[in-house]
Amino acid sequence: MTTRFRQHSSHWGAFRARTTPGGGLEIEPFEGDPDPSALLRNIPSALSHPARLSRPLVRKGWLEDGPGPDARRGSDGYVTLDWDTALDLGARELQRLGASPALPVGPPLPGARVFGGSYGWASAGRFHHAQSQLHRFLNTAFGGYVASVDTYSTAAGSVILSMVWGDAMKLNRDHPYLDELAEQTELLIAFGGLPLRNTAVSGGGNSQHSARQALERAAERGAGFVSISPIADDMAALPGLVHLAPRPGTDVALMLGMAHRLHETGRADRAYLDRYTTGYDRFLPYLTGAADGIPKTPDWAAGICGVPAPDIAALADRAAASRTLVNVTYSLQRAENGEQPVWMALTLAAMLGQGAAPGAGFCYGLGSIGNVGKVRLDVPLPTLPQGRNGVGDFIPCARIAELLLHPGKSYSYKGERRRYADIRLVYWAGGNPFHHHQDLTRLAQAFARPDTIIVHDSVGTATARHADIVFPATITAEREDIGAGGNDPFLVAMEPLAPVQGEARDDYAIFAALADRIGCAPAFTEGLDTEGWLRRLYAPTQAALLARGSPAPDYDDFRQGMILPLPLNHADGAIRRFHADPDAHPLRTPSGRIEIFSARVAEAGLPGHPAWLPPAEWLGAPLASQHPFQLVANQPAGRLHSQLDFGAASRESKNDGREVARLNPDDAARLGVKAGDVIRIWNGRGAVLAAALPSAGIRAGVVQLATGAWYAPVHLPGVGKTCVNGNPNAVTSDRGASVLSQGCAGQLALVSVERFGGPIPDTVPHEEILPRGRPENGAA
Ligand code: PGD
Repeated sequence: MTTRFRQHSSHWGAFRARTTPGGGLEIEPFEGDPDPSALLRNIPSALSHPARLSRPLVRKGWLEDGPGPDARRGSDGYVTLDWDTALDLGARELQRLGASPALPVGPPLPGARVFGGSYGWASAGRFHHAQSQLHRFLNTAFGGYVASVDTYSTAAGSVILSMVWGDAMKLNRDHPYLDELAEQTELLIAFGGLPLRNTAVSGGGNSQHSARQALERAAERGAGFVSISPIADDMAALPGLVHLAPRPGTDVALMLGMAHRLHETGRADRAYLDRYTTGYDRFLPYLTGAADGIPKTPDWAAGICGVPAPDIAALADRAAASRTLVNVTYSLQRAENGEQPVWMALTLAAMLGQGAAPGAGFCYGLGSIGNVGKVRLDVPLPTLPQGRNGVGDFIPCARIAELLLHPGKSYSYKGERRRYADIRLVYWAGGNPFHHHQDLTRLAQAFARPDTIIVHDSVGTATARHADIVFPATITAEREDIGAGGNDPFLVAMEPLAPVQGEARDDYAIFAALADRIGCAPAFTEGLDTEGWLRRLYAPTQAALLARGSPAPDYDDFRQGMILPLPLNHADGAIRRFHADPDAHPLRTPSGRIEIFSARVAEAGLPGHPAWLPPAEWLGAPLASQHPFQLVANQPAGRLHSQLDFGAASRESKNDGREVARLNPDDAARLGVKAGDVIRIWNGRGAVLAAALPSAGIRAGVVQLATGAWYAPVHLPGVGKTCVNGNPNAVTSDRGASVLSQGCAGQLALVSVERFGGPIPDTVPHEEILPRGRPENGAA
């Protein structure tokens, strides 16, 4: 292929690239990006890594014995088939399960037995977005599918905020927090810190990494920062930074201690609370202890969170005396009772009474994802129409194991009683549940239940290893697309950078071929090829640009490598309008105000106001006497989730291919562990090996192991099943955050830690996670 530089994009930044004579890829970040991400270095490895899949694979047991529940998934062998044979097999199975050319009229729709939630980040690009393609296909072939709602990133937080604040994602999208932080904030209280590693990525694209600059501009102005996290480097080392390290999962107690101090010293802003909130008077008896005999004083809080009471009181005093922004990251809510820290942070900010002032008030998710807090766009982005899902059934996304294990079981979500469907087909494209879900031993049991599991991926992940049919997908570098993400100010032409490896096909081509065999191709493709779709998707954005008088090139010009600036909408967003006139611009909550007491939350089975609800797995729990370490399974710095785990930046973050776990030097000394030793992290759910790194920035009693190492369970003599590569979800719990949100609670778990005594097992290379079979049907 050509050696000229071509434009492209990823979730972690826009870039241009050219092939090198050796078949590699030379990458240059987009010159307009003020702080390009090091994750760009992972991309070249994607082209020809041996973990890439090039031909369809079918599981032997499924091929020989036919569809049905099968505990061999995860350990069975695979046969390589040619495309036609594999597509014929796939289409026949889809037809057996009810796929048809003509949509059935009325229930029961065959799609009610198909799980197509297919959670996952997939890759940037508006047309080749794997999940959207899958949804469109299932809507066409099955009349719909059982979907999933919310995200692993934020479910507890989004659900509670949707009831007491409004649509958090929308509110965050239309408020310029980053500019305000840079220019106006005097004190940032960052619960969960503000980890720049997370701001490197944003779904769809992140061509402007601006969080670091915003923090530095604030620091230059003399702003103060308080990072509250058990991990010191969750915030950049800015001048004036104060770090408080609570026990993991106890931030609510710390916030309550601050709230008590504000109340006791008469600095809870009654005027703000009266005008903008409801229910403070029902929260107050809990805060003062009038309701339960326990005043939530700084002393009380210190006993739980481990931060000294004077520090808690001083922080409340400082917050009341400054223009203070209270930010809470998604990490705090990815935990049992994860609704509470988010709701309590909102309540604390309301008591400070500064929500109307730019640079002050409450923010959710700065430091969790790159595009939170940027100015919103003023034109629609290209979007693939997914059709209509006639099934209408869904699960909260982190209930996948429950769904498959317990058809018919009832559960609650947002106060509603629901039942799990009886799923016969699981179809996954663009996600890796054997990376992202918790308690992976249990997930493997769940994946034994359906008749058939089909997976598209470009690489042989642990999820593909649990599938019956694996269709190899192309990577973005091999296809043309349009890159764009919410709040990202550029539309990026994604030019193909390299020829397709092996026989991989675009997800669209795979679905089109299946649709053709089923007889629903006209409805699925609408007679368009990829280029036809790209032109169609581009047209509404171009029309909107034209209507505003902005540059609006034709698609033929755009696709030649343009990075097109998109107009921004600087008009007041919902938070500003609400503060200007709460009667004219109410929040989307039952009262139209910030709800410090919520009848709907109380009806759903939780306290009606924010409260300290001790989780089953925290350092003060009875279980801690058995498993005395708190595992923090957070986001990795060297990759996005499990993507390109074999890339250069990801590899450098490991030790001999094994993920690194950090722990406090005193704990390490007590355990006889030194840097580079292999440690075993385990509990009643499973075990994982990691390379130890003693680090003074980790609170005592905490072990930090990032997510994303490819799951590689191996039976070790005398120890049992252990992930030798370092995936923390071997030991996390998949209980829901609460009966309200049923969200992912995978960030925290109680574990034991010990130096691994036996012979050190090798890690499993990425290309061996999914064993490839020998070609059949004479296909070479
Ligand atoms: P990814 O690694 O991004 O993880 O979970 P998610 O499943 O999103 O998986 C994307 C997959 O899609 C990869 O296997 C990639 O190869 C594939 N893919 C990429 N592009 C394409 C394409 O074009 N076509 C096809 N067919 N496939 C493609 C992420 C999830 O993990 C998230 S969002 C969060 S925030 C959670 N975080 C935690 C956590 O904090 N702690 C724990 N313990 N667990 C977590 N899991 C969650």
